[in-house]
Amino acid sequence: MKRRHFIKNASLTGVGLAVGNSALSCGNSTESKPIQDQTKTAMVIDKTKFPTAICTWGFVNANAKAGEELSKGVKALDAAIAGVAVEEENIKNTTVGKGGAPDREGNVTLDACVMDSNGDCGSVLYVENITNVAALAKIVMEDTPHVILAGDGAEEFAYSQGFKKEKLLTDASEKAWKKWMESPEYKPIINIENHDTIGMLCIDKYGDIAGACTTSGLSYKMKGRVGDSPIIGSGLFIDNEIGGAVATGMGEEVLKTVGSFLIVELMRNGMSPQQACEEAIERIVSKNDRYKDFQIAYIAMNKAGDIGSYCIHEGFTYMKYEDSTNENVKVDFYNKA
Ligand code: SD4
Repeated sequence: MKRRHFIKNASLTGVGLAVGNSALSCGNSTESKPIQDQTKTAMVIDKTKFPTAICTWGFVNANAKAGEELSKGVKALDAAIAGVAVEEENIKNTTVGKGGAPDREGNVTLDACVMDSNGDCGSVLYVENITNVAALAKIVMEDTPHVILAGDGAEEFAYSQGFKKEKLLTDASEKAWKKWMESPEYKPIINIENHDTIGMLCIDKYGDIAGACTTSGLSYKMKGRVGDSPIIGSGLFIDNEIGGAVATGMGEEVLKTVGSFLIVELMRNGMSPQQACEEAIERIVSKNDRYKDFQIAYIAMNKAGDIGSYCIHEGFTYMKYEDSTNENVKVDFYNKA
């Protein structure tokens, strides 16, 4: 197993504010050290880098929307929700929102969560007939005593909040599902390039981090199946003292390792976002002989605005909006065999 993250220095550049002892660098040692032995130093933050928005895959418009909102002074969570809404409403995206692929029975069911910089979070699972489920998750967070609403209850709550009922199964998704039904293969395996969940992390001009993650989940999943995307800690996690992470890909494997929480904790203990993403992927592949069959990718950002990303297979990219520039970044991957 590669242990590059233990020998690479965390490079924290810039000027400005030191944030307690909550974030760290690995120092100059070139020896492997257990995480708990690493010496903590303060993170240096250059606020002139902010705001920044990043999101999974090549969602140019969604990330631009979030970046533009942030540039206007909108706070991180609202910018992230506005950004991911672009994909929820994009009927060509068959893994998010309206136009998402259905389950095996032909029902489109959506999952989403949001997490704010104050540590609050909201989540909706298995929601039908509502397009903007990330916005719905925010209302669950703010206007109910709960964190998660599922199924009919989430849908009814959405109507009570003024969301409109929409048919999520488009003609194109229905046609593709019917074709799949001709010779259905009941394997919970994600085709390596067939997924486009959007997870987004924003750091606003105040230096606060928040995020959102929204999906229709695995295409042709079993009825009732829920993946990692709406599960706080798996599909998304934010700690405003440290940073945030989001996942895309085979949700079952992200859930087993609580991937996004793991990444944030690894950053808390001294890793850079890149090192933490690599470690989280390595935790999965080292325990799983089937990793060649599925893709998982993480993106992460720390409080200083440093970004990292890693995935199992070649092909994953993320979007980064900074200084009014929206760029698509190619990501390094584990499976070089
Ligand atoms: C899930 N993680 O439901 C999601 C799928 C995904 O791009 O990311 N698709 O398991």
